[in-house]
Amino acid sequence: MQHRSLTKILARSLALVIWMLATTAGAEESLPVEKAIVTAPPNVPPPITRTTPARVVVELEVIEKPGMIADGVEYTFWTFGGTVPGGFIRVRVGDTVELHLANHPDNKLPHNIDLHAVTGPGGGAASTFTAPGHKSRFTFKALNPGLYIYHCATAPVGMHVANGMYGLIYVQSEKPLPPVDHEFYVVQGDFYTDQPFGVKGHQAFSMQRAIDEHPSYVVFNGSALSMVGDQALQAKVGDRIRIFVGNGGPNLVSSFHVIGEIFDTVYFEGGQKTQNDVQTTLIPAGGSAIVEFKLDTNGTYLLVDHSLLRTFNKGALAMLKAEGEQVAAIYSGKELDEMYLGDEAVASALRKKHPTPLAAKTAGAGAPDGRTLFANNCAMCHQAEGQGLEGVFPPLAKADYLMARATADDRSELVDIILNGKTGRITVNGNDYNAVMTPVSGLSDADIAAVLNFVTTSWGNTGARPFTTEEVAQGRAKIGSKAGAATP
Ligand code: HEC
Ligand SMILES: [Cu+2]
Repeated sequence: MQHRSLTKILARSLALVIWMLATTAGAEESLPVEKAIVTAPPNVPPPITRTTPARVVVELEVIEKPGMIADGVEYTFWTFGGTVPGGFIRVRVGDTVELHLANHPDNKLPHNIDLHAVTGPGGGAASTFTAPGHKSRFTFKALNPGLYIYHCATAPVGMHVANGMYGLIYVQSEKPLPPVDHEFYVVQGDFYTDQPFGVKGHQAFSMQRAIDEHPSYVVFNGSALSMVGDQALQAKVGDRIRIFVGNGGPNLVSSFHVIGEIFDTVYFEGGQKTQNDVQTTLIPAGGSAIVEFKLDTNGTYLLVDHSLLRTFNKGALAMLKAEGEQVAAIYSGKELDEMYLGDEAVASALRKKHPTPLAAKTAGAGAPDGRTLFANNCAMCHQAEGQGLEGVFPPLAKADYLMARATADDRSELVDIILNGKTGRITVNGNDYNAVMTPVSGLSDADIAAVLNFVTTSWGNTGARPFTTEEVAQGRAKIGSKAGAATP
């Protein structure tokens, strides 16, 4: 009896298992099919509202094409979809993803794709190896939620990645992230041209620089200009922001930071765990992070790699503009600018010992010293002898731009440049610049007059009449100083 019922139960369970297998296989085939929305940076496809799996068809096309890596600097990028990074792919955990890779017939090289969201050898690389003028396809199941890099894995892999062949695929978890006002797509990458940063014209790839891990450019979204000026990311005060950040590498690790913001939440390494109240998050090469923050007051916030020479000398800078009112309770702007004498007894004793440097800092000691002010406030960009840096910082030495304004009737524009900074395309001594000078804060009218007197009479500059504190004060009143405020 007992034996018979056991066999019966076994037989029944076996039937059940077979039935389950059959229906799951059937379910796989009968999944609803949908075409993925793939977006160019800095855009992100809309959240997926489905609550059940689908078969998602993703189409990517490899395009080798010239583009601008910095102002006046052309580079031949190898891309997924014509942009660096390549198109953003969004699927949902449990989805079956059918990936189609086309290699444009005008391309010169074979390419493929390795998606870190794939479970399976090579992440799809071998299955998608595609010659120019061919298409290939493979299918995978998105088993793990998270934000993943994809990249080309055709030899020499480092070179394909260094030329811009990477992007992000976001596998949305079953419980979607809370809604925000804006989602942005930003990927850092390091580039290796045979000439140094800023040298104009078409630049060739340098394998030696890449091997030495010595990039000439480190940029967000494929160009030093991708998200500055008119191209800046746009939002409003009060908006909640989510940035899907990736690092294509191939070599550098990014210390991702937004100047003027604190990340309320970071899904570090693109996974499910969060950390709160983060200033800078580390993004490995071939890795990612999701950062979220609220724009509490207006202004321009700078996305940077806090390895700052990359930001100010190699292009790793993007802007996020928050339109709206300044919220004074959160950030006041500059409230005070007055002389600080410190302990006058100590100061005067020290002045006797070291007359010049202290004299430059304390008004009590007479006129400020323009040379010291220049060294402390301008030389880090315009360089010690005012010679500038090709393509990045314009010269002040023998600079037609500076001297034309220094010899004009109304010279308030120079006061404006110092107090409010400068952006936009300018030509100095026949060379074009299109960079960002941040406002120089903390200078009094007397200091500004002194530094302008120094730069307009040094390094061979001649012909300007002296600047006075009164003239600077009038200039400041005329331009309406915003120095120190959140909006440059
Ligand atoms: C953070 C780097 C930085 C600092 C600090 C800086 N500048 Fe500039 N400056 C720039 C950049 C970049 C430009 C070009 C902006 C553009 O492309 O529109 C510029 C442009 C200028 C120009 C107009 C172009 C020219 O060459 O004549 C003047 C004048 C100038 N700066 C003066 C100064 C003075 C004086 C100081 C110090 C009080 C100073 N800058 C500090 C980066 C800087
Ligand atoms: Cu490739």
